[in-house]
Amino acid sequence: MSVHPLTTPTIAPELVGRADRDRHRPAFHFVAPAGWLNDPNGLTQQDGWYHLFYQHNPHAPVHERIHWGHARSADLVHWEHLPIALEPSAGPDAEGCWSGVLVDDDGVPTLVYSGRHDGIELPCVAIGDADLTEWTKDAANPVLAAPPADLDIVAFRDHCVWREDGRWRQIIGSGIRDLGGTALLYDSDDLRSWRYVGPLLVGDHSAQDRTAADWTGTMWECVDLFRVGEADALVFSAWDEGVTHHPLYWSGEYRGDAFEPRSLHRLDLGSRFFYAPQSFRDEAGRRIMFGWMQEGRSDAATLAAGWSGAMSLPRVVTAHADGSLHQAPAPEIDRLRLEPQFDGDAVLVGDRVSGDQLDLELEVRLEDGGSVEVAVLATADGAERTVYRLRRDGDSAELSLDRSASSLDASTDAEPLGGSVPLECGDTVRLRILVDHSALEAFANGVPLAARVYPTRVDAIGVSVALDRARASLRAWPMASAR
Ligand code: DQQ
Repeated sequence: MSVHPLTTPTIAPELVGRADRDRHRPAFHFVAPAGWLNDPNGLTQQDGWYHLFYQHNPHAPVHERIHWGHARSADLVHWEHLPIALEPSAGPDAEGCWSGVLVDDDGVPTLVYSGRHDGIELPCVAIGDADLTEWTKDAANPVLAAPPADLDIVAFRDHCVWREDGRWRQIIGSGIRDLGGTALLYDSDDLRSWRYVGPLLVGDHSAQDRTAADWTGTMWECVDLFRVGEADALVFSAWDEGVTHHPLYWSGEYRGDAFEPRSLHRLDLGSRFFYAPQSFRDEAGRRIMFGWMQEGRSDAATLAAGWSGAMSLPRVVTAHADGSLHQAPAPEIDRLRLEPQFDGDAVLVGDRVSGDQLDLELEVRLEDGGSVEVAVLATADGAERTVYRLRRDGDSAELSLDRSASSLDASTDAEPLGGSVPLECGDTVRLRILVDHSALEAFANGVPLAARVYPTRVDAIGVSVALDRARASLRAWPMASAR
């Protein structure tokens, strides 16, 4: 082992000040002190403390020379920033410490991550001290010298590592040229010497139109395999030639050396606004997932703001009997609710609810063809407004997010987002909308939709509800800040 002392780069106070002054900065979603944030990494709970590592550039809000940022929390809501955990150093991660996981190697906290060097990524290992703050990179990095020689692959990175039958197993995200994305399976006795088993599952990038919301891409980033209830899920983020498309999952059955897929699902109707998720089992046995909420404003606006990227709220993931996943914000988030602004029939809401930190809970009953519209971050004259629409069509409903008037700034992303959600009891949708400045997350009967919006007017804080052949109750709370 060689020790690379990790100096903690101090984030320039000017950058932190700029980030803190930005009105679009979320107040109860996790954000880096300043600079760049992308994927959640190394998620774990140890001795009660939740640890969140993340892809981070402390020097600027751009994806360059990626470090691992680190924070911990006792309640999944309030986070304490800790020193940078990993930073690039001469050798196999000189160009970046890309995504990975933390495992407990018989009492030794161990990171398995992708080191980037000469434009390619290879698996690396680092071991940590008891409080997970000091990390020592393995002198033998990279622990795999190359991807499997018999495959023509497009990329090879990101790790999901678990213990099974007395040995370690991992899948690495990849893509087979002219075929599709894949998760390559390996096993090992010591996390350093890995034997290639084969592809766990291979996608077919020609099976759907490239513009389809469930196109599986040419490469799978951030593969994550887990069992929840009686179901297995293989989560991945569909990628193609540098473009981050969307997170998807296969429900099915993990059978040792292969994954038998049952059906393909969208993980979040907000597509790239919940990207590269990672999950872990907490000490209470819950499956908790975080994802990266990318920016939807111009590079110039992001540079001026001094920060980029928010972490989603922690989500508790459970499974329905058919293997499809149900997601909900961790109940700990409810502790941020202040005195309710409204609790009653949604048609009576008038102008009693407003704010840019809100939690709205609706229970909507829809006749066939009926719909509900919920506008948030709206000015009184309607010049800026972000509109959720829920419309029943027979046995299911469509949730959409209209961002066409979210911002008077024409350079912000205004693509429509949405997709299908199931009905409860034939006609009911429980819709929860969390508004946190530019970070929005909605959950409709367990199906999430994450998005980013950037209103320009300070009076863009209104909420309104319109119903057509529908009834709805509404509860609304302002949310406290967690930073
Ligand atoms: N981000 C990381 C990669 C991963 C991608 C680099 C997904 O390891 O494939 O920051 O956002």
